[in-house]
Amino acid sequence: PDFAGTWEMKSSENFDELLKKLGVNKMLRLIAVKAASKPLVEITQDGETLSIKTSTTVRTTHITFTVGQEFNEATVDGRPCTSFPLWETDSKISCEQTLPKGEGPKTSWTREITNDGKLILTMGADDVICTRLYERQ
Ligand code: RET
Ligand code: NA
Repeated sequence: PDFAGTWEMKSSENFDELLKKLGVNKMLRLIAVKAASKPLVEITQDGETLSIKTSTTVRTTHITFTVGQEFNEATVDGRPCTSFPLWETDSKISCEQTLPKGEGPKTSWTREITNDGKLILTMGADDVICTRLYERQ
């Protein structure tokens, strides 16, 4: 599938709950939720190698990975982790994250291109799943 493009977010569920599960305090959550309500996601792709830049006013992340290969990134609350992205289906990448000391909830993400060309991002911490829908700009 083609993940490439400049994406804007159309809906988001459970982002605050996700940060809460990760132990982010109320004041930082207020800032984070506000900033994360207007993210800009820029993806370039070369085969199974994806580069994803997620920009907000307070935090910007840039990851590059190849599906099937471990890489280093950070959890959504900013803790360094090792990530292992795999194809869950033809059009969906599922990524388990491992924290160096294994502390805290189990985190993961998925990124999927739907049949109608939208991008669904999920981020999980134990049983809490945040779901965010994006459309190409
Ligand atoms: C933290 C905690 C410390 C204070 C702030 C945060 C902000 C996080 C943000 C994350 C955005 C994520 C997005 C993900 C995918 O779409 C690190 C939680 C301010 C803004 C947009
Ligand atoms: Na997002």
